[in-house]
Amino acid sequence: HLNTALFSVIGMTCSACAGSVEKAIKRLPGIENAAVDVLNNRAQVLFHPNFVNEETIRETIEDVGFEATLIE
Ligand code: 9UX
Repeated sequence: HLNTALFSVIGMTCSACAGSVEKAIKRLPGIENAAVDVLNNRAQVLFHPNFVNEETIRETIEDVGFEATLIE
């Protein structure tokens, strides 16, 4: 099955920032889709919970250089 996770992502200042976050998330196993919204500081992720979890996704966003918090 699929889960959704919504993150607050702080520090993105341009659309290339959002693109790099999106690419990094999509490189993880078990990611079905990732949509990063630079204007609203949000990342919406659709994932297979047997392969990846919210904390791994959150840490991946932080590794790119932004502050990520799970909202829901
Ligand atoms: Mo350009 Mo967005 O360095 O950080 S990708 S502002």
